[in-house]
Amino acid sequence: MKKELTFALNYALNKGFQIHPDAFKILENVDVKKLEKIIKEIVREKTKQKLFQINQDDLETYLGIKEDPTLKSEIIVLFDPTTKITTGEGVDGYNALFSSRFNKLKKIILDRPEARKLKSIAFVKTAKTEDDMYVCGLITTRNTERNITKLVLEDPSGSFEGIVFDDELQKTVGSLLTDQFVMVRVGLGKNSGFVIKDLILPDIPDQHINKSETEVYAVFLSDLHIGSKYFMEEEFMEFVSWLSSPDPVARKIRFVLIGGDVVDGVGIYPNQEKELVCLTIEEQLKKAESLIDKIPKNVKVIIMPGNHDPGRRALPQPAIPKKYNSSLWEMENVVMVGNPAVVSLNGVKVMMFHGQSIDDIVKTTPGLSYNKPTNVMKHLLRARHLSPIYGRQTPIAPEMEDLLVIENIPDIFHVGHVHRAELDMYKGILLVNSGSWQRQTPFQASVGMTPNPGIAIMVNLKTFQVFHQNYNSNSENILQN
Ligand code: D5M
Ligand code: FE
Ligand code: ZN
Repeated sequence: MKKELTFALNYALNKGFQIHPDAFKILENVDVKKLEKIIKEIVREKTKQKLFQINQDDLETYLGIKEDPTLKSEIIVLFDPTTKITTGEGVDGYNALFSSRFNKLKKIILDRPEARKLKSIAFVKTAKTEDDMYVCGLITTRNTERNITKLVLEDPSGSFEGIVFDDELQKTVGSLLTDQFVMVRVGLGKNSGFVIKDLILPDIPDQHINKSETEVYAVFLSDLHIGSKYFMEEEFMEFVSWLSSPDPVARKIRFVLIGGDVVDGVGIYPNQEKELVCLTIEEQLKKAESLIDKIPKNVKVIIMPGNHDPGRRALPQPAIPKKYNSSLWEMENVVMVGNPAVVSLNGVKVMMFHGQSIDDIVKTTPGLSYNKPTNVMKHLLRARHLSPIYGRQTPIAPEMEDLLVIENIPDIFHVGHVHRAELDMYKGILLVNSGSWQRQTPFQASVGMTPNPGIAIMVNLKTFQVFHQNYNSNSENILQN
C-alpha cells in the first residue's frame, strides 16, 4: 500500500473511525498528494456529527463525484448479425450474396439524380443511341495497359466492358476495389466499344449528425489481445482504475466499446502458443471477464468479436458464443454483439466493425497504408460496403443477404484491427480507429508494422469533442491528428 494511503487510514483509525470497503476503493484511486487533506477534513466534519464511519457517500460528496442521476445512458442495438446469420451453401449461397449486394447498393444509388437514366447492361449493349447512358454493377476486373484502363462490370442482366481514356478518371478507377459497386456514364466509342466517361460511387450524402442530449462520454477500445504475452495488462488496468477516479471526464463515461480481438485466441497463426500466457480460449476469456468486471457498473460495455476471438472466422461474425464464457453474457452492464454491429448510444449511431478487410484493401490499392487506417475507412464509406473485395485474405460467408453493405449511415464509425489509433472525419462522420492494447509483436516487427498501443480514445457524445488518455511510454508514437 502507498505510504500516503497508510497515513490516511491510520489517521482515521486513531481518531476512532471505521472505513467502509467501498470508501477504501475510492481512496485507493485518489491522487496521493490530496489524501491527507481529504481525510483530515472528513474526520473533522464527521466528528462534529458524532458519526464515526467513513463511507462511500462521504467521499463522493467531498470529491464532488457523486453520480449524476440525470445523465442518460441508453443503448439500443440497431443491427447485430448474430441472429441473422443463415449461411447458404456453395455457389448458390454466393450467387444470393452477390445479388443481395447488387440490389441493396442499386437501391442506394437510385437516390442520385444521374440514376434517372440508369439502364441495365443488357439494354445498353444492344441500344443504338448516340446519347450517353448510365449502367451500374459490381466490378469483376480492372486492367491498366498502355495508357488505358479497362473495367468490367456485372449486373443481373449480363457483363459489360468499358474503356477509360481520361487520365484523371483512370486514377480514380485505379483506386476501385474488385467486387465494389459503381455506376458509370458510358457512350459509344469510335470502334463500337464503350467509353466510360464518368464514375459515380454510392458514397455518403450530406446529412445531419445525431448528438446526445446529455453530456456523457463513450470510450473506444479494441485489440486488447488478452492472453498474449504482449497484452499491456498493467497499462490497461491503470486505464480501468482511471474510470473510477474523480477525474471530471471519467465521471461522465457511460459507454465502453470494444471493437474486437478481445482475446488473442488459440491457433490463429503458426506457433502462436509461444506468444501466449493463457493457453486456452476459456482461460483467456476468464481473464477478460475479470478485467471487464472492474469497469464501474454504471458504464455499459459493448463487446464485438474480431478475427482472434472465438465464434466463426468468416464475416459477418456472430457475438462471442456463450459456451466459451457465459459470465460475460450474464453481466448486467455488458452487451455482446456480432461483427459488424450498429448501436445507438443516447441516439448517437455508432457502426462498429473490426476491420479485417483493411488488409486486402491496403495490399491492392495504391496510396493506402496501414499507417493511415482512416483513409481506408473513407474508402469503405464511399463504397458503402465493409468488405468489398472477395476471395483474398478476408473470409466472407455465403450469406443469403449481404449484411456488410453500409445501409445505415452512422454518426461514428469505429474500427480496429490494424493497431494504429487514429481519428478523422468524413462527411460529418467521426472516424475512430481505436488502436490496440498489445505491444508490437515479432510478426508486426518483421513486416514493419508500427502500432501505437495503449491509447484510450473518448468522445463527448453531446459535443463530439474528442479526448484521449495515453498509456504508451513511447511518447513519439502517440495519436496524430
Ligand atoms: O492483426 C493486426 C494487424 O497485423 C492486421 O493488419 C493484420 C496484420 N497481421 C497479423 N498477423 C498477420 C499474419 N500472420 N499475416 C498477415 N498479416 C498479419 P491481428 O488481427 O491483431 O492479428
Ligand atoms: Fe488485433
Ligand atoms: Zn484483428
